[in-house]
Amino acid sequence: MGVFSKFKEGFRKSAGAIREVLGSLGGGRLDQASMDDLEEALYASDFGLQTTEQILEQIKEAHRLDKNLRGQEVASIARAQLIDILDGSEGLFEITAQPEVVCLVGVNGSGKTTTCAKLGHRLQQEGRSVLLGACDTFRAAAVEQLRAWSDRLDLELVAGHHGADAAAVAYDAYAAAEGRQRDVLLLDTAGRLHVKGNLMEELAKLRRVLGKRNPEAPHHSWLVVDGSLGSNSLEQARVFHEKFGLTGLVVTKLDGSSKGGSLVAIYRELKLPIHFVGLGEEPEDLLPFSADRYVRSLFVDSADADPLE
Ligand SMILES: Nc1nc2c(ncn2[C@@H]2O[C@H](COP(=O)(O)OP(=O)(O)OP(=O)(O)O)[C@@H](O)[C@H]2O)c(=O)[nH]1
Ligand SMILES: [Mg+2]
Repeated sequence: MGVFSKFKEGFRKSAGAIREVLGSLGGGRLDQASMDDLEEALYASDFGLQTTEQILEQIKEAHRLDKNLRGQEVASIARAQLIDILDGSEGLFEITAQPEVVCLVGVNGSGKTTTCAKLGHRLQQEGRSVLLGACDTFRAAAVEQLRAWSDRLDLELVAGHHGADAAAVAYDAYAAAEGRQRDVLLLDTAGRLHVKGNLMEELAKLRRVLGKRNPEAPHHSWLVVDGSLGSNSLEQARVFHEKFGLTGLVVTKLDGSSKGGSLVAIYRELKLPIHFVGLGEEPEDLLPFSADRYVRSLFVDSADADPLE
């Protein structure tokens, strides 16, 4: 499957309501009923209030000037607004240190461990040497979960025992990655509620301890956020950013959600680049974020045949 197809497939549900409204318009005109439906679909997609209003305002303005506005034109207006808002949102991942350290943080079940495995796999496929650090020593089965992925995908792993100090595991993993001259060190951490101060403090400690080996590490602190949670994910991002100083985002579970707009709300407010998106549970289901593909998947143009990729 081409990358664009994967996006479109992944967003089938997100885009469903919007597409239904625009699709039912077909070559017909935008009337008040379809406008109401579109408004509802946009709100339900969790783009956030400002973005939804911005898109609607533009559509209304265009409709005022042209009473024959068609579904495709409406889609094109929405696309243009989103592309504008998402300007600068595509996160680049450059590897300049050895090892380049990426620390994945987030609330319980957001997809950190899976993302760690998928990303390791992706980088390894690109010819990079990768080491995984299993810093979730909190949950008994966490290390085993990452170990299972590392066996399956042939990724090197450094793990501590259950109950060990997460910062100490990060320190050891760094030492191993440095000693073995690995390109990238990916640190999986325990899920934590952003409202729990002591757990957030554990992350600060992890950073301090890593900093003893390399003051620049971790080079990247990415929030792994479940994109299907709507406005709650914005609140998580705010708090993690404030407490931990994020450098970017990975937005997961965009395949099964009808609320795939929350990444727009997060980017709009925090301006954190989105590095990757999760569109399924398999190793290949992690793709670099492309604003263009994202927007085109949501507001499909009939000219959007899957380009040969
Ligand atoms: N559909 C879908 N499922 C995903 C995606 N990413 C992760 N999952 C699933 O979400 C569930 C939780 O994923 P984990 O990677 O264990 O999440 P975590 O953040 O490590 O969880 P904790 O360590 O408990 O905090 C698993 O069943 C994953 O397969 C995604 O992009 N799409
Ligand atoms: Mg985990």
